[in-house]
Amino acid sequence: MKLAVVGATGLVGSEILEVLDEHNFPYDELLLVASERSVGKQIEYKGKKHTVIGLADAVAAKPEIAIFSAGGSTSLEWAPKFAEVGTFVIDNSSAWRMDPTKKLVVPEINAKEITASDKIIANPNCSTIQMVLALEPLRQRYGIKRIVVSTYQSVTGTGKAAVDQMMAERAGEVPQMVYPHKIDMNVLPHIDVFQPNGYTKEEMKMINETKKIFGDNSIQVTSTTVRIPTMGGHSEAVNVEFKQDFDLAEVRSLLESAPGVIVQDDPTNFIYPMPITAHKKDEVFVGRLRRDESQPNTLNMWIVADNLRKGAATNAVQIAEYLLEKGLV
Ligand code: 2RA
Repeated sequence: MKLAVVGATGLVGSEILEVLDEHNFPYDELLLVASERSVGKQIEYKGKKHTVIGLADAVAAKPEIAIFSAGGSTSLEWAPKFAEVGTFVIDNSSAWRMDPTKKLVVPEINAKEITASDKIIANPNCSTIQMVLALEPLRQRYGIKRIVVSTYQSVTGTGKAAVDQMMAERAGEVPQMVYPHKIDMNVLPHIDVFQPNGYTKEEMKMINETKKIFGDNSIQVTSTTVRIPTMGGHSEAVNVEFKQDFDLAEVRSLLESAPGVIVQDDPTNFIYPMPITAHKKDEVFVGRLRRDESQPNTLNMWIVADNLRKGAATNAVQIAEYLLEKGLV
C-alpha cells in the first residue's frame, strides 16, 4: 500500500504525519508531496529520511490513498489526476465539499456512504466537524430543528503565518500581517472572506456543510465565526433546538457513549472543555450542558476540539482507516 501526503510540509501536513504515526497506520511506502519550492527537501519521519517529491511524480507513483492538505486550487487541479490513476483522494480543502457528486465525510456519522467509486472524498471544515460530531447522537434521538453557533477559533486554523503573526506581536516584534488587524489581545469577528449576504465564507461553510453531512436541508443553522488569540483548538457555543423535548441526564449519557466524544461537564469543580486541554487530542470535548430556559426543547452546549486533529488530520486519517477496514483499498 502506497500512501501519499500532499502538502506534507504545512501545519496540517505535519499533523497528519503525527496522527498516522500515533494510529500506527499501515503502509508499505510513504510519499511526502509538496509544491515545487519544497521539492527535494529532506524530512525526517519515524527515523527515516524522506525526500519531498512533486505532484506529477506522486501521480506517476499511483498511490492507493492520497491525503491532501494543499489548498483549494491544488486540489481542484490535482485531485482528479490522482483519481484517474485509481487513487482515493481525501481532501482537506473546501474545493469539493459542496460538490453534489462528492461525499463530505465525518466517519462516525456517514462513512458508510463511501463506495469504491468515490475517488475524491471531502473532509469537512474544522469548525463544522466538531459541532456535528457532538450533535449527532442528540439528532438521532430528538431530531434537530435549529442550531445557533458562535465560534472562538484558534489561529492555527489560518496556518503557520498566522501563528507567526501572533507570536511576533507577543514578542513585541514587527509582525508580518496575515490578519487585517492585530490578533494578540484582540478578537476578530471575521474568518475568511465576507460574502454578499454579510456572512463570512467560514460561517456559510458551517451552515451548508452541516446540512449536507446530516443529509437534511430542513435543519436551520446560523453562525458567527470569530478568531481569538489561542492555539490549542476551536471552541463553540452551540444553542440547539430539538424537535422533541429532552432529558438532560439522557443527553449526558448519549454524549458519554458517542464515539469520539468526551464529556467534561463538572462546573462546580471548574471542569469544562478548553483549547489548552483539547490540544493534540483526537476527540471532541463537550461541556456546559444546560437547558435554554428561554424557549422549549432547547439546549446550550460548549464544544471544543483541536482543529488540526479531529478538525483536519484525525478525521482524514480515520477516513483512510475506513477505506482499509472496508477493503476498498
Ligand atoms: C479556520 N476553518 O479555522 C478554518 C480552517 N480550515 O480558519
